[in-house]
Amino acid sequence: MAAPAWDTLWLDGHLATLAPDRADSGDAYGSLADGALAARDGRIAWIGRRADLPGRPEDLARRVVQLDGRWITPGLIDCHTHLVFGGERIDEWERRLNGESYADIARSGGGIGRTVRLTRAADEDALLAGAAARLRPLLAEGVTTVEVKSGYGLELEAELKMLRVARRLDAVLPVSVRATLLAAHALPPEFARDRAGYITLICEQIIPAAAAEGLADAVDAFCETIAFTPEETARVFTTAQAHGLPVKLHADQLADSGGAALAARFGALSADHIEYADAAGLDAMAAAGTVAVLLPGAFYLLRETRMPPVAGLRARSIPMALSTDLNPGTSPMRSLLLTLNMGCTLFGLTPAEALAGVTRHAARALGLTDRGMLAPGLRCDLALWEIERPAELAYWLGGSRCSGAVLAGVDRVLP
Ligand code: DI6
Ligand code: FE
Repeated sequence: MAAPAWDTLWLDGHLATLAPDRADSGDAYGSLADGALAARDGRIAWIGRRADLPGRPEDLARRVVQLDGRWITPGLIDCHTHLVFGGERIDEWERRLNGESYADIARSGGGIGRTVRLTRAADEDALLAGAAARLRPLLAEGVTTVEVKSGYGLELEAELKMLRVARRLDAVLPVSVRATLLAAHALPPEFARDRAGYITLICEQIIPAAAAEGLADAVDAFCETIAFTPEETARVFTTAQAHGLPVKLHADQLADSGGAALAARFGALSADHIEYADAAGLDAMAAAGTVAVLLPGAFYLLRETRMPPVAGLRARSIPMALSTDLNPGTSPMRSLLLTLNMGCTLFGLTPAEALAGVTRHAARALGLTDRGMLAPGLRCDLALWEIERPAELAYWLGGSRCSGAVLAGVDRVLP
């Protein structure tokens, strides 16, 4: 008797593959009812209907897992977070609700500048403990890949410290981490009168050091009226690409700065927020293959009214991703499932678009081609759900129906 070909076989459940080209599925989720999925060496080795298995389960796999009617989706991907930071800003949220403006709070030493001071002062282990605590609720909801940005250091050593913390997260928690350098997040106080000098510091010191240490997988910037200009952003992006790093952009969140078109000009993996992106920007994104990352948490907490141009994105077939934008100032969002609901309820996405936004399209927003769908050869990153249908993942406000996750073919146990 030949040894089993597969390590693990999951069966007697249903699969939402999120693979757009499955001819044998009748819906937008790429669903397979009564499906089966097998893994070998951390990759998906076989996927299809249980009835089409090429033999008896016990002969095919060393381990057989009964799903008992549960659903399997690709492991969820949160593609835009700022979850490494020192201190917190809960009091500022309360002060705003008591009538103070952002400007008042920033002038009194609050805002990003306060988080920068607290992050610079915190040691690496303290930052790691805080980040891990914020990451756990996301993992409990089936997240298997998370993107983590720097951007609260705004000086060489503190930015590298943040990226090292991001890199260490996958040693303390079972998750795949992508790290993004966001030194161009805000102007640090020591460069308040020398904007060009700070951009030079980013280009001549921070990006080269991060690239040399392999600490960043991409470079991001905040192109906004209250942050950096398109010209300053272009300097940062030119340097990033000279060091072989792809780029992403916080674009057109509060005003139309031409951020979407700028991101597309540099072939950015994604343009994020984009509530104010215009038609020319969307045309450029479509031509460049730049993913739109929609961030309903910041829209909601800031009580914004300008919606992202979902109809324009759909009309141009621009992939839409969804993410928590987890950060202490504008999106203290520790739930990707709630983000799914907000993407539907606030932005008008369909549940299928929302689920693609935290799987297939989120992977693309990170430049990852080895995950985000259930398909042979891709990483066997899975989330298991006690739900009746995939739309249920975006339906509930609160509570997780996740009954487990698999990371590279191995059942995940959260420490
Ligand atoms: N856009 C935002 O909304 C956050 N950063 C960004 O680029 C704000 C981050 C903070 O307030 O701490
Ligand atoms: Fe952000």
